[in-house]
Amino acid sequence: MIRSFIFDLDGVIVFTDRYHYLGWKELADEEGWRFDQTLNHQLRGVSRMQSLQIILDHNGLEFTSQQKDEFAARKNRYYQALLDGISTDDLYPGAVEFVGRVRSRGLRTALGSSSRNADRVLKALEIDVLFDAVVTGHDLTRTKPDPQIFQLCAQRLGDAPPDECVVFEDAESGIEAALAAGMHAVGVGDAAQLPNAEQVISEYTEIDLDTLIESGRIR
Ligand code: B16
Ligand code: MG
Repeated sequence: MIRSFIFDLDGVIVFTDRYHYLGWKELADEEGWRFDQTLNHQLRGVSRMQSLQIILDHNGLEFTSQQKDEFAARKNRYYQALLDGISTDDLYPGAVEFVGRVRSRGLRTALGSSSRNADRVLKALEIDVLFDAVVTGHDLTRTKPDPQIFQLCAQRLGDAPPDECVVFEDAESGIEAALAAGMHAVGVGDAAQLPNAEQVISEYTEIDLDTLIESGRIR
């Protein structure tokens, strides 16, 4: 039986993934680095500093840690400026309704995001109240695909056993983290971009909640 539902934030509850892309794109354009949507896909679920490293490696560039801190801080300023304009139009269609259905069944919900801006997004959209536990980038010492993030979610949900947890993720690194934690996983988005996900939805209405609770399968 699934009793705990764990949701990633960017790309699962809200389309802030497009703002992360635009933030990195602005930095890359200023610096003359190659950066496109394909490379951006590898940054999903990955921490800010590790995302920067992926971009630098792709461009064959090396910098001091001080320079890297400056690049990451600049990207974050661009991202936060975009967050100033965030609204409910940015919510993944059907996501809030689905979390509400889960809660109305008396099941527990957690939010597990690698982002250090997650609390700000949750508050801006007034969706922090939807989650019994919240784990963000501030709580983590290891980034996805390490299972730490989801293990911490389960712990904060009262030591939920992993096989009673299902994780919703838009990132390959996040699916890997969920499976490494011994949890069920549901990919959200484009199945072609999530080769390691056994089951993928593009709409929350594709889920048969009773079947998911019983078996960890979406239908
Ligand atoms: P920040 P998630 C992740 O959030 C994003 O997918 C990833 O693109 C981003 O680099 C990471 O958060 C760190 O975000 O720079 O705001 O701390 O998908 O785990 O909700
Ligand atoms: Mg994500």
